[in-house]
Amino acid sequence: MKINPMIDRVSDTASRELLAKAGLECIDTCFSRMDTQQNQCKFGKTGICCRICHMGPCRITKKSPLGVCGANADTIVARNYLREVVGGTSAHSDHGRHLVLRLKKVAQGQDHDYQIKDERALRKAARAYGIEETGRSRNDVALDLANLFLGEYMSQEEPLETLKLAPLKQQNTWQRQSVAPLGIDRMVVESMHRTTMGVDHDYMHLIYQAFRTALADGWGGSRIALIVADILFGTPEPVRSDANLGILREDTVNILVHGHEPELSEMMAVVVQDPEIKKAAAAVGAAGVTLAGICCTANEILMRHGIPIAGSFLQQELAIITGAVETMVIDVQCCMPSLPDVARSYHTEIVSTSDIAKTGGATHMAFDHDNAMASAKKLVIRAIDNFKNRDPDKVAIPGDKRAIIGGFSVDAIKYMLGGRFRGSFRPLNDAIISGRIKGVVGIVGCNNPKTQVDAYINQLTRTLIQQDVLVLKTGCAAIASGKQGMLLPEAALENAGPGLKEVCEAVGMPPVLHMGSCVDNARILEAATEIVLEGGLGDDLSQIPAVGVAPEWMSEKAIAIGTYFVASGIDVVLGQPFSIAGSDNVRNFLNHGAREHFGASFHECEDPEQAAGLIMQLLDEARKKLGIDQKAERKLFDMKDRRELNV
Ligand code: NFS
Ligand code: SF4
Repeated sequence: MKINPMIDRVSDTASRELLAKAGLECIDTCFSRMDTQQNQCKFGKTGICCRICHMGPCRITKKSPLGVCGANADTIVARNYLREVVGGTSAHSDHGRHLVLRLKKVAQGQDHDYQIKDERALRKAARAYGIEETGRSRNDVALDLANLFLGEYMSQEEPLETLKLAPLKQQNTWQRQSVAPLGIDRMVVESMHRTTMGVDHDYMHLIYQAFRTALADGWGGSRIALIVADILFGTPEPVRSDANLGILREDTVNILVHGHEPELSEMMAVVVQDPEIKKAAAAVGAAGVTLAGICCTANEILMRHGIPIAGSFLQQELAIITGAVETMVIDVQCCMPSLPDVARSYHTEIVSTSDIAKTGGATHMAFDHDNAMASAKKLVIRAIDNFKNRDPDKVAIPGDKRAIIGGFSVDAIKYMLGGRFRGSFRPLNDAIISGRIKGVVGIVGCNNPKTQVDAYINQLTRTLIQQDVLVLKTGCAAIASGKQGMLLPEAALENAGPGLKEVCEAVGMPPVLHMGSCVDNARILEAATEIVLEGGLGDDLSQIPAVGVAPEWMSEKAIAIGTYFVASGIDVVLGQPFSIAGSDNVRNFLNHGAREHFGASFHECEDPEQAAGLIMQLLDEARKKLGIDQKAERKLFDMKDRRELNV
């Protein structure tokens, strides 16, 4: 679908205003570059371009069905798919690794700026992994846990310990299908080896390796990342804040933290509270410092500190175009290389901070993790110094911002459901069994300038809650809901169907739950596991009425996430297909065949209403198999018909 004019590519008013400003000021954005990239390569799009060796690049056509080496479309498509899964798995897992190494330093007493903030989370994790914790100091327990997690990266012969957090039957499925991953690093290296020229050519064998590698993400790197983040920075609890670019202020120094790893942003959140910083801001005539996030860093610090969300992935350039940002601090993942170019027209400084990520035109100030506080302070002071360079004539901060509530970790959900007496998923399971809630759907992932930003995500969210589906959100899809006001319980409840509304009102839970960043998709698996363990809805993840959706995805990370969902038995609907259409065999397996072996498959659906229909069908099928489809009708009779009988 082609969209025009330019501002219709975005849906919220803040983005529309800034895209118009970009036009007036002749600033290039991803939206205009999308146009100059017209007619994107159909070989790439369908996965049949191979540049794995230099006899190529080879492209598959009817006339030339084999590459120089003899590889056919199935091999090439499956190889490319596996490499994308590797990219996504690596991103989440390397992020997790950095956190584990930090936990280790903290446990060894070598770190004075970070602490174990959530001892309860530490001890709970230790017990889950069979580490003795009673009567032991928290540093000893943390050291054992950190070493165990490092083992998850290094293990050469043993499957991941983290797999044991899944329901038993699920673990058996992975064993039976030979997709239980060994160490994360080994999976990544092995996958790269297998996809190099002249190694693994059997497309099914490659797809299975993609599933196995993706499981090393969802039940490895990502899960570990969130467990350690909770231990170091605190397990999220419901917290109020605001979302969209209207959170920037004309009278304050504005700092945006953008990227993914929470270590630096956590410290920034602490530092901006420092009275010394407040004084420094006052000295340059500012009313203070506004700190806000972009992309998943935004989600991380929202979840734990209630720091406002400035915007999602496709608002990173627009944020600079407000002319009101002193510094944008970037680390890793989803930070566009265009940022310094956009910033050149304003006073904004782009500061890259990660040792592994530099961007041409950005100022590089490596974040010193061992002196985190001082390092974060330096960044903030630098931003304050830049305040004087702001050109008031170029400033236009949109008025649009919405109140939101985020912070729904699985523990927080449990607490809400179980009330003060006993945290438990029982009320949710009962609501699903009785049919008041039809099922649980995770709407996750990115935005993509190929389609109108947020449109699919928001329409689907509304339609699903109307039909009594509880919606779980992460990543930029969560930010989309925030910007639309749907992360506010009152607003969302107005749109919710009667059953969902009744349950949400009874337990005080919003119908759309913001569960965090993209690594927090592993929280959705954790929630699904809780549902299984609570009982009454089957004994593995494939049986519960649950679906994942990536409506506007763009990143390799989304491919890894989608794949570990399907490999975990949860159906996934994609707003645009993976680059696999060049192989009927690969596509058939992913969209159909996988169901037989894993209890779930992918579904491609470019229209949100159709997707909603499909999702309801999938939920109904699951309900039928569980034998709980009848109960829903009885319940409806109870509610309405009884009243009529009394007349
Ligand atoms: Ni997820 Fe988060 Fe957003 Fe997509 Fe990028 S920020 S890790 S990849 S674009 S949801
Ligand atoms: Fe071509 Fe085969 Fe080399 Fe790929 S591996 S570029 S298909 S010759």
